[in-house]
Amino acid sequence: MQRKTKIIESIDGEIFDIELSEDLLKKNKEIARENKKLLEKHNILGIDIMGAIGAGKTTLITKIVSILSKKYKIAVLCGDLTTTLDADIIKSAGAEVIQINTGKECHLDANLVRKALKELSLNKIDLLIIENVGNLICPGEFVLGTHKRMVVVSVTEGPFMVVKHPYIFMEADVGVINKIELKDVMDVEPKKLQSAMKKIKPGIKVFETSARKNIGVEILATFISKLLK
Ligand SMILES: Nc1nc2c(ncn2[C@@H]2O[C@H](COP(=O)(O)OP(=O)(O)OP(=O)(O)O)[C@@H](O)[C@H]2O)c(=O)[nH]1
Ligand SMILES: [Mg+2]
Repeated sequence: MQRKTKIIESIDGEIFDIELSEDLLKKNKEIARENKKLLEKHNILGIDIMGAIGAGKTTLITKIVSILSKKYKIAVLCGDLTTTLDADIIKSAGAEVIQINTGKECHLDANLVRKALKELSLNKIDLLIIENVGNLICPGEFVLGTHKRMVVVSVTEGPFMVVKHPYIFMEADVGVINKIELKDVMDVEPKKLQSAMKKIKPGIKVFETSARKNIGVEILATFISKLLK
């Protein structure tokens, strides 16, 4: 019989992480509220797209921009540590893109978004998509002032990435399971990932996509376009 795994748990305040300071999160929430007001003043829908490294956020955003830019004016803020690689790809699909380089930070925050919003002609935009820095931990805590928060994962991250990262799904309105064409090779069942998301966040809307094979992308884009009406 396998012996039970010993678990060491941290108690509040025991992990030294300046990012988790309550003051900082409170200030971030205040700025996020201002960002949301600003977006609403200009009738802009904001979506924060979070998700694991390499899950397909940029590829999905590029496809969504290609579909929706026929009808709507779209701006994208692209969070990345140091490069403009993702921004350059998304720009080619027809959106105005601003890169936010976070340096060593593993997430965007409301202040960085506020700075980026100053660079946009807000009265010319219908939809603001924000690609957050790729990871399933820090971005969840830092609201940006968007109306919806989406988490993208892919089957290549294995069967347990959802249950192992519950907090980010608690913050999400929408979940996307990408790279589904690889489900058999990966031996990962997307329906099980869906159930895990719904157990963590009842009411979450979940989509299965393959951004590469163009499966489910149109459905996701239609869902977003309905939010714009
Ligand atoms: N097989 C397959 N590959 C995909 C799919 N979607 C994206 N990819 C590939 O996965 C890799 C990472 O995709 P990105 O869109 O850059 O992922 P990301 O989440 O933006 O990555 P980071 O910004 O680095 O966190 C690229 O090589 C994509 O071509 C998919 O549906 N199927
Ligand atoms: Mg990316």
